Order: sequence, then structure tokens, then C-alpha cells
Amino acid sequence: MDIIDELRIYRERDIPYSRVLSSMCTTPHPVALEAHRMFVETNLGDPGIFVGTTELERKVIEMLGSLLNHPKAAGYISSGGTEANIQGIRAARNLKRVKNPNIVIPKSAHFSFEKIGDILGVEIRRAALDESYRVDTAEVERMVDENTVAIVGIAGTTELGQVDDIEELGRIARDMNVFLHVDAAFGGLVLPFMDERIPFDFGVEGVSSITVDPHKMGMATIPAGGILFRGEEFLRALEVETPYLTSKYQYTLTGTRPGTGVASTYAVLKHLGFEGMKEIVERCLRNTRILVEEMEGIGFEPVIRPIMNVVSFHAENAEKIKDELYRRRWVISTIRVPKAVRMVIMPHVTEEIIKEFISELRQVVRV
Ligand code: 0PR
Repeated sequence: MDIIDELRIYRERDIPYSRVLSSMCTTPHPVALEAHRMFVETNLGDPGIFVGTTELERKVIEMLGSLLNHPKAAGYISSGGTEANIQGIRAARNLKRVKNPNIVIPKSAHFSFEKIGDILGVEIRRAALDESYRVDTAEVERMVDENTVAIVGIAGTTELGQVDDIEELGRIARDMNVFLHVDAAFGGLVLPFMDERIPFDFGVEGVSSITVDPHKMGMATIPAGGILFRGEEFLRALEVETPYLTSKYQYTLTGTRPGTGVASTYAVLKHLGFEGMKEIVERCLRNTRILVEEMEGIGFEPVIRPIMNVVSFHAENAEKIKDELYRRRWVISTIRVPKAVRMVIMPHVTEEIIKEFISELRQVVRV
């Protein structure tokens, strides 16, 4: 059998995005695909060879920085939100140099922070959430001590799409002289395009670094995460020497790394522009409202009124619903506290898909 036919068989076993309501990734924009193809062999780990791709990365960081209220931000395109979060905290730890470093994160933080505790040897302190599932900032303040290197706020939590009070966290960070890392892996490319202005970016005093992932709402090809810092000194704090390369230092976590994420991010942002991105985000938000209406119609109640295109609905038998849907080749996810089914309304989730999904879900909850 032809190898390509063989590959096709494997690929066909994957569930198509048209049946996936659980993912923060999506079908890449067509222009992202074209850009990706052009940059397939590029390696940003060797900027002396890939001079143009390196220059393009600088431009992409400037574009993302502009969206986040700081065109002069330093940073790079990472392998995803996990690497971006690791590097955000690693820079803070390296700049602070305390003996037993700790960070204070919301209980709602993504599981990448588990890895951070393990890899970086920082103690992870988890602050409770308030009744709207935002971090309790009074508890954050109480948890900060002389060994705290950073506090973390989330702009678009993985489970509910909630946004922490970044302004209050910024005040705490300044008062207590610690860094503030904002995990906007998802929300960073949603919030700038919403009519409702929720402060979360470098416009907030005290914010030192932001994770923002083009491979989520940026419709870039995987992998494309983003880590942005307020200043160059954070990158300097991450550098190691690379004696035999065309560059002398490297601040990225991975060595060899693709330029495809850079090119595809650039292509999408440039092609769509602010207005085009806004249109797509608005469509996702509109579809989220449609989903909420339909779900309420069959007796489900959202855990919070969705702020962005992530929404969870109370369901005691969430796991059972998820499993039965999966058996029917529909993918949703669940959260444990409170017990709920969770959906992400990415650009591939059209109104038509929502209608199909709801009619399948009706059958599932009836049995
Ligand atoms: N920060 C937040 C707020 C996130 O939601 C995520 C991932 C990350 C960081 C880590 O990003 P990377 O996965 O790029 O390293 N959130 C999604 C999740 O865990 C990732 C995901 C995407 C999961 C697609 C499944 C999927 O099909 O739900």
C-alpha cells in the first residue's frame, strides 16, 4: 500500500473539528496554512541562518504587543501556552533570586503550573476563588511573603473563560514588589476584540509578562504560543550561552524551534487585521449565546454567564453525558468543581454545528 494511503487511514481515525466542542485549537485559517508551508524547514534556533524568519518573529511580537497595549514588548513565539507560562515564571524567579521561591496562583490556573512547580522548584500556592470563580485577591495578598517571586492572574480561565481582577492583582504586585504574570493563553486574542473592555494587559500597571497563544484563537498552525514581557531584562534573565551557534545567547526554552508558528501568526493577523479578527471573535461570541439559549431550552444552566467563548453548564452526571456523546463521536469536556459539562465555541463551531450537537444531546439526556 502507498505510504500516503496508509497515513490517510490513521488520519481518518481522528475526530474532525466539526464534532469537537472541547478544544481551544481550531482549523487553521487558510492563509496560515499557506504561510506554514513556506516556512516548514525554518529553525529559529539558529537566527544567523534564518535571518528573515527571525526578523518576522520580531514583527509578530510587535503586533501582539500592540494588541496588548505595549508595542515595545519583548518576547518570542513558543511551543504553546505551557512553555510560555514556564518562561514567564522562570524569568521572574531568575530576576528575584530568593532562597525558597514561591508563586501565588488562582485555584483556576491551568495544569501547566503543576509542571512549573516541578521543573522550576518553586512552591505553588493556590488561592481560593470567589463566588464568581475569580481569584480571591485578599487571599492572594495574604499568601504573598518575602519568598514570593510572582503572582499569577488568568484572563480567560480554561474551564469557564473567567477573567481575574488584573487591576487589583497589579496593585498587589506593585505594593508587595513581586512580578505579575497574566495567563491570557486563550483570552489574549479574544478580549482585545470585545466591545466590553476588560483590563488585563500591559495597560494595567504591575503586569510584567503575558502568555498569549496564536494557536488558540489566533487560528495559527500548531505550535504557536506567545510569551511577552514588559522589558528586555526578562529575556536577559533567561539566557544561556550558545558558544558554537551564529548567535551567542539563547533565551528560549527549546533549542531547535519552528518558524511556522511565527509565519502563520503573522499571516493571520496581517490578513484579517483588527477588524477581521473582531468579526471572527464576535461570531464566536454570538454562537456562544446561541448555544447558551439552546442549552437552557433543554434545562441546563451555565455556571457563570459566559464572558467569552468558553462556557460550562451544571450537570451532576457530566461524565456520563460526555462519555455517551463521545460514543456518538461528539467531543465535549467536563469540569469537576462544580460538576459541569464544558464547551469552547471556536471558529469551527458554526451555528449549524451547534444545532446538530443540541439535537444529539437531546437524545443523550433523554436516555
Ligand atoms: N493556559 C491556559 C489558560 C490554557 O487554557 C492552556 C491550554 C494553557 C495555558 C496551556 O497551553 P498549551 O496547551 O498550548 O501548552 N488549554 C487547553 C486545555 O487544557 C489546551 C487544549 C487545547 C486542550 C486543545 C485540548 C485541546 O483539544 O483545555
